[in-house]
Amino acid sequence: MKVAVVGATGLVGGEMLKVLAERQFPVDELLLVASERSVGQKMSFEGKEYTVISMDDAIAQKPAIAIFSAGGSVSKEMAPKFAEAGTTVVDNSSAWRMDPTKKLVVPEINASELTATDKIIANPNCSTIQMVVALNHLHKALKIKRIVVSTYQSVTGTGKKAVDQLMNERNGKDGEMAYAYQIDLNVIPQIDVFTENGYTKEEMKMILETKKIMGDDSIQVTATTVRIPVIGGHSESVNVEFERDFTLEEVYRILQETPGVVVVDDVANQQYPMPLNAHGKDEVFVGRIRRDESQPKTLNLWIVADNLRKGAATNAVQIAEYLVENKLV
Ligand code: 2RA
Repeated sequence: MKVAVVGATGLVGGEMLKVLAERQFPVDELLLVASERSVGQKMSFEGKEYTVISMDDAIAQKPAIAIFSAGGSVSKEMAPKFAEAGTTVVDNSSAWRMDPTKKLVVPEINASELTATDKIIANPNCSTIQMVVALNHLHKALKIKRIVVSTYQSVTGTGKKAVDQLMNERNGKDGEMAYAYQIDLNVIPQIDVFTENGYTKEEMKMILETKKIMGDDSIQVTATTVRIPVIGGHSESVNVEFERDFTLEEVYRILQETPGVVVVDDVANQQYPMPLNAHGKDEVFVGRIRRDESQPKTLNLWIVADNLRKGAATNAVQIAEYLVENKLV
């Protein structure tokens, strides 16, 4: 299969290459694609050297699948051009997520909605993916009424420039700023830009994408998204109110049987999910599972995942795997 990775030189692009190799995705021919300023750059994949090519060159070569991580405006412009050439695009930007004509897919939840006519498929926002993977089976069993989520997000979600900012600050060096403020030894309660209602775009993504992926507009979500000086993954404190009451044993059983979820919850031995341990892993880790004692039918959870893996690259590659396995490309 001819596969293009668009945005190959970025943090998520690099992770996509790792995931494609690890999962032995059937790549016969690989096109590494990036913006004009990276064209000609050499990169290696599975011991072979590749030269980064332009979008137009890649479109002319008609790959079967293009996995995009090149930002919203590039995707808005270029994904339809790839699609017109017959390529199926799996897009990691926010460009198509809320477009009612496009599917927003987390394979464990709604890959079965995909058909061969879906030429642009949206990969959800990282902080949304890990939350819905953890909550999907609980929703089926207990029906979610309302979610209150606060996030603790890794700088890798912003990209290389933010990782450099954090490391420069830590090492006392000057450098370019990815954020308006110092991030080392700090916490920034803003991810992405503010919208008119006082929420950030990241918060609105969690609210709107959750309903679309779970296929249930009745789920109420409120979110506060926060950047912290961490690299290994995003963490989330999630408070969920259900329609139906539950026992904690039932919740553990459901979570243990939820695909893609690993329960790490042994407080007697101080075992709980942390970004340090989630780093480089594909699963969503759930712990600190306990009743909200202030209100009936309500649960507290702590959810951690590597935002570059399940939150981006792994989810996109899993979508591509589903397309191949089901002969939709
Ligand atoms: C972040 N949600 O962590 C973003 C990346 N997609 O900033």
